[in-house]
Amino acid sequence: MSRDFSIVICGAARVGKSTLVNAICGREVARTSGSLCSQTDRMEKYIINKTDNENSIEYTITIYDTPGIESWSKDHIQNYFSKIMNESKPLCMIYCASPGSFARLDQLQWLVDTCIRSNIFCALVCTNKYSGGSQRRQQVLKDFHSLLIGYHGMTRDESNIKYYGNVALCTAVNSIVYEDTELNIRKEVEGINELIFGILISLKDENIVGWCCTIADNQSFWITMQAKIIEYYELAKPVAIKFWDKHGDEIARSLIPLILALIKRKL
Ligand SMILES: Nc1nc2c(ncn2[C@@H]2O[C@H](COP(=O)(O)OP(=O)(O)OP(=O)(O)O)[C@@H](O)[C@H]2O)c(=O)[nH]1
Ligand SMILES: [Mg+2]
Repeated sequence: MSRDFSIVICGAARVGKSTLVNAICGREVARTSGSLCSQTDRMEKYIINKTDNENSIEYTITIYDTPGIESWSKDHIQNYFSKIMNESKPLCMIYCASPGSFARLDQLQWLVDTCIRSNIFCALVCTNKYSGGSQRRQQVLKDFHSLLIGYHGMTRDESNIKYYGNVALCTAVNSIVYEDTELNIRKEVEGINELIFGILISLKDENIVGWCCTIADNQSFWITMQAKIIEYYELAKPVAIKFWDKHGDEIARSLIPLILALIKRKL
């Protein structure tokens, strides 16, 4: 048996979309570039395959990376999504804007409108958060908040993530180490594990499986967020720790069925 899932990543050129995809997946799936010209000049697809040997299921996750969305019109966005929808309904749309980037709010509104109408979860992310100064970062986050509040009240504000029901969230991240040698500034990776967790707990039903497969190789997530996962899914601690010790590197693959069983029990 096979199951297909997809994720869409949108945003202007050079804001850090590919870097974020790699940080979420915990390995290099997307090409990134330090050069000024855009690396992704046409739609890119990254494919992740996972096999559940126990149940003989082949999972395929397709990540669609959209180029130059800043010049798109409403028709562009709607055509683009209907094309993707014909292949598979995305479980999540991740929109990236960096503090220095030019925000097209009208366009973001169409995008969010289209997604929410189609029940696609929206994660609006201020990427490369240290690149443009804190004021610009705050402005991006303020814009995200004012847009999302129009769809759903804010239900939670935790670990620098604002949640809007099971419809959307927004946050800011630093996907790789940020260094400014002139100003003697160094910032570690920030907000990625929290973002992954935020999306995980916002998704419903089978989409959770798709997301778990996407992040399955991200050891840092599974190890760092161990306590939060245990707490959220109400796993019995000694059992969970034993489980972690036993499965080691295979934790994600082993944990996915466990999380799903617990979710079913909770419903
Ligand atoms: N320090 C730091 N650098 C980042 C971050 N995100 C992106 N960058 C850098 O910004 C540049 C562009 O990143 P990409 O991930 O290639 O951006 P993109 O949006 O995929 O770009 P295109 O595909 O060309 O549109 C690269 O040099 C990255 O290393 C971040 O969170 N922190
Ligand atoms: Mg790219």
